[in-house]
Amino acid sequence: METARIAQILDEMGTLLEVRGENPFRCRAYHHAAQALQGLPADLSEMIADGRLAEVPGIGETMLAKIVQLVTTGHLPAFEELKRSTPPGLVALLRVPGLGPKKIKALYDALKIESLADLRAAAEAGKIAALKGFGAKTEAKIIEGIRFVESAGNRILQSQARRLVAPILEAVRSHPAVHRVEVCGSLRRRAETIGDLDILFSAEDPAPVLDHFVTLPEVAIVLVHGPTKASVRLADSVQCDLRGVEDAQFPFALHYFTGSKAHNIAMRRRALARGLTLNEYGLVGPDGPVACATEADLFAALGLAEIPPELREDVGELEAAGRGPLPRLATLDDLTGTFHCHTDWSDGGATLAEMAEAARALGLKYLGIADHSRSARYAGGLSIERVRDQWAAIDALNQTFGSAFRLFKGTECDILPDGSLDFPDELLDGFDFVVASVHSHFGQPRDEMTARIVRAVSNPRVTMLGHPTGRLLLARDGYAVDLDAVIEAAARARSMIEINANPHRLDLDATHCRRARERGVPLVVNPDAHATGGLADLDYGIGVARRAGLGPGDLFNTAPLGAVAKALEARRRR
Ligand code: DGT
Ligand code: CA
Ligand code: CA
Ligand code: ZN
Repeated sequence: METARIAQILDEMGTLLEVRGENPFRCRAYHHAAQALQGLPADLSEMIADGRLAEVPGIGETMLAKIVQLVTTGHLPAFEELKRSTPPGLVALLRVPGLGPKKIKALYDALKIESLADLRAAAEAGKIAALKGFGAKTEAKIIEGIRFVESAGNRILQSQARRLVAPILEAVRSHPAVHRVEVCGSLRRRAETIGDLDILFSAEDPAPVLDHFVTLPEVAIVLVHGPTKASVRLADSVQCDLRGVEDAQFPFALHYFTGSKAHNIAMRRRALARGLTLNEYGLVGPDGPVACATEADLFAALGLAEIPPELREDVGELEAAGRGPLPRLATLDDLTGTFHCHTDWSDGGATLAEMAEAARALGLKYLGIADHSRSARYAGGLSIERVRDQWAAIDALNQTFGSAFRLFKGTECDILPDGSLDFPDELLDGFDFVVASVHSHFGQPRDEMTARIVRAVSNPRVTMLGHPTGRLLLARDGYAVDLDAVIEAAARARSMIEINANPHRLDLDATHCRRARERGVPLVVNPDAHATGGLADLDYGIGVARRAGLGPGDLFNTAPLGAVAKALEARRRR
């Protein structure tokens, strides 16, 4: 069993225990273990064999036994039993903003609420307001929350989509009849959220592959099962479409099923204007079918440079590709380092040394540490003394790295309600960089929030703005803020804006990244990592950058270490 799948099971186990009202420490132990597994320095089975897993922080004796059981048998009876005996709708309630496990347990105990439908009925009947510990305000919030969940529909985060698609892709790829396989749809375009999974393969006879697909253990319900196409629902109700075509059709089908729909329509229109017809099976001209071996050939046949999937949203990409090759988009390999990482000094799970080691293992040349500032008490914000202690610890570590790698001293400093910062200027002057973020008073009116953030990004001590809207995808809208005014202020003050790469956030979004670039504001891809495994989220941030059409030159953290250090130093001297 794959490590990622084991981590997912432990995480789910923690969540199930939570909604069942189990001891919070026990629940958290599962979440922590799941997090620890995602950042392992070596292969899981190897680490079990040589006893190193037992030494990983967050993995105690009982947890170790459970992981070993999963690795050796592929099963965890306690998990299966818990899953069987918990109403499936109960976990879905966690998606309602403001409804935590405690409240869900209370609603279940008092009113037998075990699904969104139950919740809506109870809220609309005023039964929740009457409940001890809830009240009319909470009830109104819950009704609003249900509306939010419903408008988000059954969409999922890219991170979940990737987890779900991986084993299926592997199963299709390893089928002996299969030639080519590719993920299509919104996941290939790296959209913010994913409606369903689309996979395309080529084979001389697709039917046996589809027969195999519908029997995979991940499949819960078969919706459609034909000779060239099947649609199924996976265990957590996410839909997955699989299509098979002949080799010669593959590039056309790949392009069509990658979408977006709007891009496809624009492409078909362009083909028609040139006397060609384009569909998912081919391109046909006056002299018959036009053969294409790759998507690049297909674009070329329409007089276009190749358009990367991330740009296929009909937002001017055809016009641009008609003028000549598109500028190269940024890739993960372009990143030389990153900022905004948390450690166990505040609410992170790894030490400074572990985070540095993980960054080096990824080939990064520097890492910016940004633990929370003093007002963020819920997140273990650092006092002024603790900040100074951390600086000493970072200095000591940097001594050991020599010139090959560097930790930068930073802070994720709260922007207070009036736009001032959470640390005094003398202390701020001692950091290499300052990420300024809003973590409180989300409900301020739009003009107040805008003035607050504009004041912060205009502060010469602020290096970059953290998660500019505070949104949590599929869970919480961002606060009301005029981002254009914020971008304008950042341009004037020459401060930067982060692309928070956490898949729950993706904040700044691609649309506003384009505006920031137009205004000359440098963007910084930051993982907001709370454990070593969180550094892998950088790739989601690169997805945002690519969707915005950004090249390496538009991102601050693609410069070499020396240039980055110099630029930070120059900002501090202003
Ligand atoms: P999603 O699943 O909502 O996140 O978004 P997509 O883009 O993955 O959409 P999906 O799964 O419905 O369809 C996959 C692709 O197939 C879509 O991006 C473009 C293509 N497609 C689907 N329906 C149509 C259609 O009616 N017309 C055209 N031109 N293309 C379509
Ligand atoms: Ca899709
Ligand atoms: Ca689909
Ligand atoms: Zn934050």
